[in-house]
Amino acid sequence: MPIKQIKLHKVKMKLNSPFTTSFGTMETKEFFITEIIDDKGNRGFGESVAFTSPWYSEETVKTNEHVIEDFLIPLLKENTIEHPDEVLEVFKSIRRHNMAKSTLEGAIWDLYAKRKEIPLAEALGGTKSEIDVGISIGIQPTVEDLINTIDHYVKEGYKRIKIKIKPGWDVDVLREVRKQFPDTPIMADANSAYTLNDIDHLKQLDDLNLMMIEQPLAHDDIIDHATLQEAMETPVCLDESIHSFEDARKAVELGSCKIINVKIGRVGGLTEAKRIHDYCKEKGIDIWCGGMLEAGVGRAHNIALTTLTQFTLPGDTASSARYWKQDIIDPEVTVTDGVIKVPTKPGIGYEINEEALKSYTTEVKTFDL
Ligand code: OSB
Ligand code: MG
Repeated sequence: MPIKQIKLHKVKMKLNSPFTTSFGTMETKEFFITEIIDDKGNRGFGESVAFTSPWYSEETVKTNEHVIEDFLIPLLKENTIEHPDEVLEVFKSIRRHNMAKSTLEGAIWDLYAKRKEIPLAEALGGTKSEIDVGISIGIQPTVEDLINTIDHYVKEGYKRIKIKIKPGWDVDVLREVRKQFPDTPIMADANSAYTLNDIDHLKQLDDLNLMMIEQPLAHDDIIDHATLQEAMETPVCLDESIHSFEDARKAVELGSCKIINVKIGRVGGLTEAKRIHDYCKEKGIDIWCGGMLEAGVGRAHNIALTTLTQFTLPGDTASSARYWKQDIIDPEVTVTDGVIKVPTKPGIGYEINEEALKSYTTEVKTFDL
């Protein structure tokens, strides 16, 4: 693919409502939209997912910028790429920095699909024409607020509700939620807020018929999670712990989880996400596509990935309107009865809303290849 130019749009958007996890509250999202342009003027788009502070992973907006500019773009200058599956190999000399890599790799996948004039979903081998989605609800000021918020999204049709938990906002809260919503598919996400000392406490969740508990223990652990899964009925799902196909394989072999949350940025791009998908399909491990409060471009990539068959559980890619007053894509992502219709146009299948993107952009850097 003859890549001629790369543009890094630095963007800042305000969330409709603050999002609170066991680590703190986010009110805005800063990220990059990468635009990769070929010799014919085709444009592929990617979105970075790292946050401004390294609470979820070690990467940040600033480390993404540094690594993309100083290491990854130079590697794209030195190498030619025929197929997006080669990008990870080209980036191999750079350890980790998966979210930085994924930002460029995603744009190259979009460009590839546009050049072939096929939807990104098809380019990835996906077959679904619609995908089921759930919603992730941050920690609320009161249980009543939480119940009202859940009620709102259940009425909107979301297929499952994910509730953020932390010590002091967990078993009692979920028990109350289960009482109010006896039949709703519910899961909990701890973002690494517990240790094995909490094992008896966490085991109380087994009475609540949860779909899963996501990342209860340390962000870098797969050993203690195996101990917990052994002791607990509720399926353990890993998020933060899985950075690669190898991590997924080892976690599954150890019995550290029964489910995996696949985030494209966390695993270094769509090619690695596909490898994890294929492995989990072979092993019969259910997976779903996680979210990083993405704007439209990242959301479109998540939707395309979710069309692969082993994404058997609803993901976190909710509607644009759940996050943003005005998204940067046209049309925006909409959810009807808990379902997103997969776009059929080439590439990510949504147009960039240039005016909206511009209104959120604080800086644009251009690199000629
Ligand atoms: O742990 O999945 C997570 C949001 C930010 C950082 C981490 C997580 C989340 C979510 C929400 O749960 C995902 C989304 O709605 O995009
Ligand atoms: Mg999570």
